Amino acid sequence: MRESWRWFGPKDPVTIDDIRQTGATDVVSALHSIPTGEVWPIDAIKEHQELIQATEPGAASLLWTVVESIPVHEDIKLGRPGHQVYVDNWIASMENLAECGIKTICYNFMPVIDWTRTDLKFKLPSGAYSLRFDQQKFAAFDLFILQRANALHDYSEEEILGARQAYELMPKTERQQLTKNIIAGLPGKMTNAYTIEDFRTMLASYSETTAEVLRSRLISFLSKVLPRAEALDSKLAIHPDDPPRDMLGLPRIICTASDLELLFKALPSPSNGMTLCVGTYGSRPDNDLPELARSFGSRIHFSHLRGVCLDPEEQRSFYEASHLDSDIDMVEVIRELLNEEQRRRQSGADDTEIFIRPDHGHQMMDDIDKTVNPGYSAIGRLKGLAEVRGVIRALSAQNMERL
Ligand code: DNO
Repeated sequence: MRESWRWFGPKDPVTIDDIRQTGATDVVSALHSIPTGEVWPIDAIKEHQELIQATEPGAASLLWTVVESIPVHEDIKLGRPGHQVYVDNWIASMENLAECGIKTICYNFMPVIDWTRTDLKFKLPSGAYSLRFDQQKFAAFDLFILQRANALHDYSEEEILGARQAYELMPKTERQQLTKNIIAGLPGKMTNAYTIEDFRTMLASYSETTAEVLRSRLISFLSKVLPRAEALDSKLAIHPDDPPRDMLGLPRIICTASDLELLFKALPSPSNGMTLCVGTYGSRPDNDLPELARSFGSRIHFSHLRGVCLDPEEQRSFYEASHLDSDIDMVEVIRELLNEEQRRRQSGADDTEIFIRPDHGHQMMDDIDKTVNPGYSAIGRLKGLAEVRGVIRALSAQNMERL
């Protein structure tokens, strides 16, 4: 396994030298300043690569190996006339990255909103803070802040009542923060930041887009990208929709094993792969994570390791738990990923290692009073990485004994 760490660029409070101290060998990054839809020029890629890879003599080196993400322009997801230019530009960015030796590309196909949480400072019994998604608060936003057209049809009477109560109990600052989390997005998001009016307009532009239509657009996009990816030996790794279900009337199409089956059946290219985001898939009770890792093993080019605990009363609500202490059996997931690497070695494949990164971490200790990118503070992720590294080492040692 290749241990990687996400870096948001020179403004990230966690520096490249900090990352070096974690023991990770690889960096996951993107050119966040380039507007969605534009080509990432080779010079800009090289400049970013230099920031990551320049190493003082005697210091451990780091490699920029994974891109998270090249954003997919909304016009592609909407199938708007003229969207071909954005597909061509996406391909050109992939080609330029390959030219610089960067060949694993995470991306997503979520319309309008990327990953979404309602609480960014949910206090845990330990005193550390975690990210949380609260279905009732989300419904309160949808129904009473956004006042989305037709939203009432998406909720039962009981849910509307609960959402109203949640809305009424929310102080103004919390309503503002909730709105910001959803319409401006969270760090690393690959969608635009909107005003509330633009957000409503954008949602309305998807009113005719069913899941089938959106899926056909994803397939059409990939059928243009994949032949080129194969020729370059680049690997695409689609990130699931987080949380993995339809939201705000928008279809979401990468949520379950059957979504993945449809995708890989339609386009069996070996470059058509996935990011096994354990926390995202694990945010619905019908996804069995070790089973997903087993059945889609050969498609997994990248994995985000993180766990969630679902609310027993309302399974659409969850908080991000410690990496090894969540509802998900992380040890079994890692065992499956190691088994997949073993299969790749036995088949004589060139790329046998899967890139993993500690996905999110609790805001804890010195980080509590710092300005951090929510989910991406240093100490919590370092704890997560250390825990999963321990599991990887222990399972790998057991495997060696068996051989
Ligand atoms: C959040 C991340 C997402 C992810 C994109 C992938 O922490 O998992 O921002 O990077 O959705 O395209």
